[in-house]
Amino acid sequence: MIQALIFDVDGTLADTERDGHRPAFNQAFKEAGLDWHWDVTLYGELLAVTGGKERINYYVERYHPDYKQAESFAGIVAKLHQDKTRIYAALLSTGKIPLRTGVKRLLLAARAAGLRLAIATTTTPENVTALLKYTLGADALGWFEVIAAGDIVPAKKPAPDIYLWVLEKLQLKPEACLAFEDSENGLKSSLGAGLKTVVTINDYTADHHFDGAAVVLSDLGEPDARCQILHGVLNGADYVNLAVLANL
Ligand code: XBP
Ligand code: MG
Repeated sequence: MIQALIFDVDGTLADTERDGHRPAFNQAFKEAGLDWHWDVTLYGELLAVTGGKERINYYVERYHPDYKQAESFAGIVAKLHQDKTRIYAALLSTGKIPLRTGVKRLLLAARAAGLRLAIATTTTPENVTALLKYTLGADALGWFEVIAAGDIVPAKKPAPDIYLWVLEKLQLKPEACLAFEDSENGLKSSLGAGLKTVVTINDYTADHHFDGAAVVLSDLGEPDARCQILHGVLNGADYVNLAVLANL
């Protein structure tokens, strides 16, 4: 019996990376007077590094190594990331980034059925708050019993720590839960915590390796918009519903 659903955020609840986080990083660089620019392709490469601060660090190491010598480098990264977080929340408030297909439907169905909900993400807590607020309304924050985000655990995905933290808070064994992910790093993390995982791919993750996933889909689908099954079976269903999840 499944008792809880645990969701990743970026790429899973919404396609936030290309038109959300990426332009927010770029705007923060611009405001700081830096001529750094992450185009769509470069950002795809940088996404291999989870965590915004870690991503900036990696970028500087790789593309502007001299910059790392600056005495206050850690402070510079922290400030850039704070600015990026503010810009990103403002961008979400415009309503420009919707939830992915089927996400709202599945969340509502899970709530109606009394399933417990949780979030396990690498992103900064403020980003989760803003996304839920501007897509589902402020009440939606209360839908999730546990919201585990950002630096709450020192080792980010692909380490399993964030999912283990959620399981501990829920006081549930992994067999009683299902995880939802969109990326290879995310899947490694959920599988590492022993969780059966549903993967919905996106443009940045379509070529990732998803060995071990229970099912790999284009999206969760809707009754009138069937999802594509890339790996696994949905028991004849055209979209992900609670009956499908119970049979995975
Ligand atoms: C995705 C991430 C995050 C975001 C940016 O997390 O790796 O770093 O790209 O957010 P997930 P921050 O898929 O686990 O939700 O800048 O706040 O890190
Ligand atoms: Mg993700």
